[in-house]
Amino acid sequence: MKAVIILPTYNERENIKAMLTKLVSVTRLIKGYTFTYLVVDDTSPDGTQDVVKDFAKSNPNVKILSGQKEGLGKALLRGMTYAIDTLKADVIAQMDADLSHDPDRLPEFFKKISEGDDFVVGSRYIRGGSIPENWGLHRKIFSVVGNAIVRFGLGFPYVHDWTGGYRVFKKEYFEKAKAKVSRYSGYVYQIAFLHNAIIEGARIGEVPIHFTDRRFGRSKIAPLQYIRNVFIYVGTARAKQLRHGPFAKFAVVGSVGFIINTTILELMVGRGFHPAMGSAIGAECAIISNFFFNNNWTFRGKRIQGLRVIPKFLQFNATSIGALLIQSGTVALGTALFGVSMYRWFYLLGVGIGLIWNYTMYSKVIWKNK
Ligand SMILES: Nc1nc2c(ncn2[C@@H]2O[C@H](COP(=O)(O)OP(=O)(O)O)[C@@H](O)[C@H]2O)c(=O)[nH]1
Ligand SMILES: [Mg+2]
Repeated sequence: MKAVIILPTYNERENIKAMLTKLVSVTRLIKGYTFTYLVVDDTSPDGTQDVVKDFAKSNPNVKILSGQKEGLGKALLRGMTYAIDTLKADVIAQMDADLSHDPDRLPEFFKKISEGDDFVVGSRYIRGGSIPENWGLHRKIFSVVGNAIVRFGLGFPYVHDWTGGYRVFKKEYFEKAKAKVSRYSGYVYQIAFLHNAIIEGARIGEVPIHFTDRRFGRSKIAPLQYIRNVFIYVGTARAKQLRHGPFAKFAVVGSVGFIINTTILELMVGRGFHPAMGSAIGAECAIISNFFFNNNWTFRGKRIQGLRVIPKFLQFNATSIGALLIQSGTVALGTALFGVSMYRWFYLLGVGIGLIWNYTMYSKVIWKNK
């Protein structure tokens, strides 16, 4: 089998030789593969390529793929394409070239591939992994929070490290993802690529890694742009999932309930009933409609049948009262703190929190998975 190790570089003159030296020696321990080391350099002005060319004289398996500076994502895309199309890779490894990723961990990644994993991720956030102690507080926060947003935002919490660049994967997962991820740049590329592999059904493995801070040169990460792009990616991906999942049906059912509630209120008030009475009866009719349609449509796969409908319907009513309390509590608290004139904003906020409450209770408690 053929393995290609991709090393993206931009101004890594002081690191690349040590990195290549260690890689050449550690890959001897990995049986069953022939290795090529592909330095994907964006014409670094510091002369990175001269160091690599010098090294390649005694190591013909070291190659340079040179290009213009278009950021890390584009460099990886170019490197992976070349690794498959030209170097005929079966398996691709990807590592930072600044010695932050310890080459001694590489055999562990390949072991997981041989055990049947398709895509192995180096993880700083599992037992046995770490981020550098000497990172400043900001950098730590960016890293931890950024990752948590992706993990939970995309809804795949069992993969712990989304932004790291120490990975080994089978070539199919790049071929399947290429068209979809090629428009992303920077760190978002790494996120989109892993996300796509999961969607394609890849079996994911994780290897704990200690990420050591670079000793030479500077980090090229631009934190604000990074956080913004991560948010955009996660938000868009999530919106797509929601449009096709039960949340959209839940929203339709809720809107129908709202119309029923309002219509009954208006009809009863028109016939001389007290609005409190109209609103209570309207609300209960809406609750019945919501229960019926959620049970037979939104959560059809987990439909409640027979006598179990009775306790579940009572639970559903309790949940709705909970939402009512949340909504009026938010308005009460908000207006007490910021003045009565702000009531509309807190009403909207209360409705929003109430929706999240309802959806969570419905999907996790009332129609919970068997
Ligand atoms: N080819 C290429 N490599 C890059 C670019 N930006 C970063 N890299 C490389 O990607 C790896 C990780 O980048 P680094 O700046 O160390 O990011 P950090 O470790 O997250 O601070 C290093 O090997 C860099 O040389 C780029 O625009 N082009
Ligand atoms: Mg680095």
